[in-house]
Amino acid sequence: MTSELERLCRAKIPGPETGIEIRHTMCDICTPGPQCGVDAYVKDGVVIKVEGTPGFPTNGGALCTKGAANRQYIYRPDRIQTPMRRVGKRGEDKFEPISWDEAMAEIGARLNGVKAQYGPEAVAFMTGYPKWYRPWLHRLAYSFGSPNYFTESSTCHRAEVMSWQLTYGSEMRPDVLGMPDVLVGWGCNPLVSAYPMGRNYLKYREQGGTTVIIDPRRTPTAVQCADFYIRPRTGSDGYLANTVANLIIQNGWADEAFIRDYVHGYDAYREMVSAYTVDEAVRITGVPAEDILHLARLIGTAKTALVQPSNGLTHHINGIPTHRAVICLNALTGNVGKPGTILPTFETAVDMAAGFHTREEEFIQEREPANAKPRVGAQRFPVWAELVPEAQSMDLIRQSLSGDPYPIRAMYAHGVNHRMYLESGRLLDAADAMDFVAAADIFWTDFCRHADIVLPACTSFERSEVKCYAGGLVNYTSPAISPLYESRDDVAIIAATAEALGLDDRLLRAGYDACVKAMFRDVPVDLDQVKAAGSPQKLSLPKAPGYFDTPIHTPSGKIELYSETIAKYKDSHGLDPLPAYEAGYDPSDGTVYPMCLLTGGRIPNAVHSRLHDVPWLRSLRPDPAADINPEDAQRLGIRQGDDIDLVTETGRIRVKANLTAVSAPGEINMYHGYRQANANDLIPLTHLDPYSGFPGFKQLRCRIEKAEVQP
Ligand SMILES: Nc1nc2c(c(=O)[nH]1)N[C@H]1C(S)=C(S)[C@@H](COP(=O)(O)OP(=O)(O)OC[C@H]3O[C@@H](n4cnc5c(=O)[nH]c(N)nc54)[C@H](O)[C@@H]3O)O[C@H]1N2
Ligand SMILES: Nc1nc2c(c(=O)[nH]1)N[C@H]1C(S)=C(S)[C@@H](COP(=O)(O)OP(=O)(O)OC[C@H]3O[C@@H](n4cnc5c(=O)[nH]c(N)nc54)[C@H](O)[C@@H]3O)O[C@H]1N2
Ligand SMILES: [Mo]
Repeated sequence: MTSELERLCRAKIPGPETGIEIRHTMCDICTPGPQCGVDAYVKDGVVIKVEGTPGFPTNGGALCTKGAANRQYIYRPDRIQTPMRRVGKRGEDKFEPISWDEAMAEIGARLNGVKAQYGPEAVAFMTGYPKWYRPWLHRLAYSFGSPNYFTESSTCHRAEVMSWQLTYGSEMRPDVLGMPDVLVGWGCNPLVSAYPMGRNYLKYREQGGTTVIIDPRRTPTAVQCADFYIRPRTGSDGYLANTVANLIIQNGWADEAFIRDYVHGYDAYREMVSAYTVDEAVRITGVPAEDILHLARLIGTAKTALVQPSNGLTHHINGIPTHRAVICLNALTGNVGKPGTILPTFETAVDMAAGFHTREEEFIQEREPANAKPRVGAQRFPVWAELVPEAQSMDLIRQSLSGDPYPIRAMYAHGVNHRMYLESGRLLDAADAMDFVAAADIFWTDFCRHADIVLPACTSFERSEVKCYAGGLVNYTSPAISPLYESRDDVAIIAATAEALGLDDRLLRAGYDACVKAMFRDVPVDLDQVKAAGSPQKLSLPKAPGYFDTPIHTPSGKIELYSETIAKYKDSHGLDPLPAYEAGYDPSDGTVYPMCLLTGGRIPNAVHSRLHDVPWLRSLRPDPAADINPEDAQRLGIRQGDDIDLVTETGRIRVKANLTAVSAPGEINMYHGYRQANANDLIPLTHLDPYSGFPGFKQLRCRIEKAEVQP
């Protein structure tokens, strides 16, 4: 071969001739569960290609649509390059570059100024979806003296955790590969929303298990995995689950011995579900009677049945009662704590199921301010406040605009996208009314445009991170490339902020490595060695205790079908300790708004707001599009790709029609996070679950109007 040809042939091969190196890093685009291993091909400090890391525990060398687009994500042209100071009006988008020192000095002086005038609780410390720096941000809020630490978990997975805690005392996980006879994925679409779990569903099926999928949308998981698919009307599952419970009890399929030993409130529950009839269930859910009976028989008579719920069930104003109604079926049939059923989730570290105890909680709690005012949302959502050591983000707009019960005058935000919030524009109004807002993000967002100081954060490729995986695995990545422009990693920014505020918190100011080592000090692992190894290392750990080996952490010490925690707020807040069905729709007129709108049913090419500007991913669904059933389209005279308006009592957005049998007749799904068509502009600020404070993202009355002029 000529040397030129040889050079070309080697062009993509790592080695000294090409100057290409493979560096192991991690994809941080989706939820922390998978956070797949990525091999970054780096040349001259630039990532030229990404591949899945072979043998990595979560992805085993594969990358999904989103992970494969990491190069376009990290090199998005709208990266924030330097710290910036606002020089125009809020939202006007006039900024000047400043140095890190200037930015930090200003943040320190302004936040301390608000603290001096209004008290520390008047500063809100917030994060959106990014999770990796949360213990640091939480500790920063506490060290500053503010109880008001807000996260996106006010809309995400936390309501599920709450429901598990209320009922079982701790979060439970499904043991799909423990091979139950029947697996009921209730609102589960893991092939799209959590691929590693999706792979377990596929394996379960290959090994002969029977899968039921219950989802108003005929999802890829329903199509590829279900032996039996049930399509209830959105938000009607509480009625369905309680009817199934009644049938199980009436037919003598309930596990009476298990109930006697481990269940609290069975008599009240049995009496409550005895009023749920199949006829009424057919009317409310739209599921045929024989399917309801078949479902009850499957769950009631299987040797082991696993009923797995999802977040999708909690994105409703009747979310907690519905989720609880569904998970009570596991206890009713004694399917708890044994292989193939629900098992306790291992202890977590930095938002991951680690399987061992770290001092993460102490790291945060040791700085909790004494005698602080109640966190935002605590009075309105007392069950949330009792279980979650965070403010409820969904009450922030109300409190900051009204000053009731006390004013919120500043925000210190990392990774905040205002379109996560209902009536999103009002979060910008709230920001505009404040004395000071600082925002750290990777990209220029509309929220940044309303801040006083904007800070450039970097991606997972540009920093280190310790990450735990189930089975006692610990990984510690090194940066694959240097932070782009003048960006810094969030923990470095938080440590610098602690210093600028003059906080008496040496550990926080010491930075990432010192803090993770403090959190991991009892864990039998040498983090420096893990980092040097560059791949996940397995710890030798004692076997984790089973569900019945430790006390059940509910007030009664038993599995609570009747929740004693909720019972405390029965009279004051009108909450029901039993998981009775509560009709979920908002009260708007069903003739003017005849359809049901779900928002945010996951699509493979998007994660909230962060990927809509990544060209490869956007090209898969170029326009914001609503999934509507072809029958509805025909009735309304709508063709594929037509411009339509989705209209609710709260707002109107223009989108494309996407005709698909995924959506049931009468129901629409619209993905969220688009700048041009923000689904959350359609949902009123008050459309919240009173138990969790979670938004009713997935159950709203709506109508479709075809645009007069078509493209
Ligand atoms: N209508 C509707 N709305 C929803 C949902 C729904 O189903 N329907 N789902 C809800 C759920 S479950 C969730 S989790 C939330 C998601 O909540 P969002 O917070 O809306 O999620 P993103 O838009 O992905 O990310 C927020 C911001 O973080 C920035 N970012 C990314 N990585 C980093 C980082 O490492 N550091 C910093 N500083 N910034 C970073 C991104 O650029 C983005 O601006 O949305 C909720 N909103
Ligand atoms: N591709 C992709 N993956 C993601 C995300 C993403 O944005 N994109 N987001 C990540 C995040 S932050 C989260 S929280 C998880 C969410 O993970 P999931 O909860 O799995 O995601 P969803 O698609 O919101 O909801 C799951 C299913 O619940 C169904 N559902 C909604 N309402 C009802 C109902 O009333 N009854 C029943 N039976 N089913 C219902 C929906 O149709 C949907 O198919 O996904 C994570 N994974
Ligand atoms: Mo989420």
